[in-house]
Amino acid sequence: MNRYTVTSALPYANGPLHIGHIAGAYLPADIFVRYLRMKGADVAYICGSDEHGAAITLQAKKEGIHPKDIIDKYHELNKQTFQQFLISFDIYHRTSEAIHYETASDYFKTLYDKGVFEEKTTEQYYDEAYNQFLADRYIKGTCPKCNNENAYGDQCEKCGSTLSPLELINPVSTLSGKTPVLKTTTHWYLPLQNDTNWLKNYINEGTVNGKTHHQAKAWKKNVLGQCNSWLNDGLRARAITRDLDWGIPVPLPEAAGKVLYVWLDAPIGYISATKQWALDNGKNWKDYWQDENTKLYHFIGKDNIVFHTIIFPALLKYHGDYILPENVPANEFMNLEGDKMSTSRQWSVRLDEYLKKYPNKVDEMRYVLASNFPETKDSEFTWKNYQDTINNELVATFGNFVNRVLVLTNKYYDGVVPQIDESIQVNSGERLGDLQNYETIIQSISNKVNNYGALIEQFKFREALSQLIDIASYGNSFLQFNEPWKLVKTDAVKVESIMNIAIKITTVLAGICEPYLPATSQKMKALLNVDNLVFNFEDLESAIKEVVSVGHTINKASILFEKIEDDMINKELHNLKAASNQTGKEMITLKETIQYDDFAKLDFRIGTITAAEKVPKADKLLQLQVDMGFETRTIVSGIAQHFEPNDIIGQQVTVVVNLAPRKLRGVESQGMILMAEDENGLLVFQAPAATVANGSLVS
Ligand code: B3M
Ligand code: ZN
Repeated sequence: MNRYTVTSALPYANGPLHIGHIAGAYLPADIFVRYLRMKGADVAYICGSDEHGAAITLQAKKEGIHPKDIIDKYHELNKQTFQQFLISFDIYHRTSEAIHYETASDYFKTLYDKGVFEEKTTEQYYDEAYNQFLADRYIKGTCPKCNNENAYGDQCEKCGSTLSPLELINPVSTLSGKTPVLKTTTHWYLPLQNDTNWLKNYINEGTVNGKTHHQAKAWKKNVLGQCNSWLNDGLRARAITRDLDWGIPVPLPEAAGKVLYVWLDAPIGYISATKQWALDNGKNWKDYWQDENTKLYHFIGKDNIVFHTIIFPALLKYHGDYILPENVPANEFMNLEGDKMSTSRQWSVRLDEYLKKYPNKVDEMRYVLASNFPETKDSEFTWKNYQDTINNELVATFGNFVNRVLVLTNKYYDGVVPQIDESIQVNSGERLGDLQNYETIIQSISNKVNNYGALIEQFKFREALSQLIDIASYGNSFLQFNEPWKLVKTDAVKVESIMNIAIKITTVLAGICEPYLPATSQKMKALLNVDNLVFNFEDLESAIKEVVSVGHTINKASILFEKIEDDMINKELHNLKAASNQTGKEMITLKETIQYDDFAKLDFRIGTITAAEKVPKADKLLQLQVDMGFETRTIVSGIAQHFEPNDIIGQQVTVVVNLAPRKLRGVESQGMILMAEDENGLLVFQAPAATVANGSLVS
């Protein structure tokens, strides 16, 4: 059996996930993994929280809390979000676990004992106010390559160059904002300068020690481009320890106060997570990391390329017992409505918030993201495109086809799969008048399915998705061209064969859509009454024949996807803009848009409170008498905790006078008064700015 270890980048547990993260490193991997499992492969799909690094310590410092408060919160949130989005990790581990500390320390120790590292004492920037050395994000300055004034000590986000703090022009500490001083410190370095040659062969030719490791040029162009720009620049020794108090202690007696560099510990996190998973599931972790027949894949975003294609492979090779990545299919970035996605600027679609609002639209979002994966270049998410893609492809094509098949089968045959005459000629789904028999039709579906699988194996997820929707579209045309609803009156026997084929195409879809649309696949299997369908890619025909044999009964139709209305996307666009304009304020969700006619139904009038008393045994309610001019109304209002009855006599109020009466604690309330409430719970009467006659209309 083929064995695979597949990883998705371990997200820093310092913030929520947005759809850009998902489109980069998670959904593509999940599609790949689900596809592999469907082919019967033995897969370990590994992920977890990255809990170290300056991103986390700096944020904790800014918020005046401990890193632990941040990582515990976001570890749980992100784990749950992934689960709800049906990302099918075999384990979602964390780098704060003891097994990880042990694995990472041992790894360092093994390489240290082999004499791999260079130990160097050098001058480094130091913040005297904070008594701390400044590496990575602790130091900022002007990029020597592009003059960006906000480059970090490890990287310039503008031009993408990797930097060291000493290269920065006008360096300042991000802790104190002061200019740092130079001070000596000792660190351990990975001597990457010695690795350029073998890495060039490994990455470009796919050979290691003269033997083929993977197919030459199999890696994606965007990945090879970055790797080669690194390799051609010439690699330099890289420090893999830091002077910090947050991280895994360097396991050497002389290294007190030093920790492993986060980019040493995090990828080893893949290994420790696999160990934990193996322990929990009676597996041997070494099969997944040290057996040459196992294929290792890292799914990441483009900002993590160098760490997974150069630094981690070097660490694996220096150790000696490990396999090297077969491929690192990194994606570029996904933008949002014409701008870069960013959680801090609140220009993003947070996945946890999306799932809270639309718990039943998981597959819809998976579909839209997959159809826009930034596979070769940056891509863009817009809500309009979300709506159009779902309405045109999932609702009008996929859902429509499946629904028609289920409805017609129930209508004509009470849900029982009808006979097929394999020699009968019917219109194919390709063209009207293109007559084919059963075998030819199934052959062309089978070709499409094979093509779909091949595209997934090449990480061409967007194209594979088009191939999937093309099969649904074939099904739709197949029905359209053969018009069983007309033919049923003149040639009922032929219609049986047509519907039999249509049911088979539906079954194929139910099986193969699973990597992209797992919830839909499950729902379709239930509708087809084949819940246990295990789809076999290699033998399509026997798979579908077996599960939808003649005489098998399917269930009643039910809609797979609902149309996305303008309302939803307008609301999302409004929220996005509101949130990004007032960063720091809570996102508000407006109520659904109404038409003028809805509004015109409401009758608002001004009245004056003439009497008020507490409703017995109800601590929140006041019973009011309100003079409406034309009559006096009794109104029960939930304001008792905010106002003394005597204080509000004489207060003018706006009343909804045509609200159906309602009994509250035995008292009939004949209307509702309008109040404004702010976020602190302060209640204010909505009264006219100047006194007007009771009974005046508000509109
Ligand atoms: N936590 C960086 C990131 O989230 C880092 C990935 C680690 S993968 C081993 O972009
Ligand atoms: Zn730069």
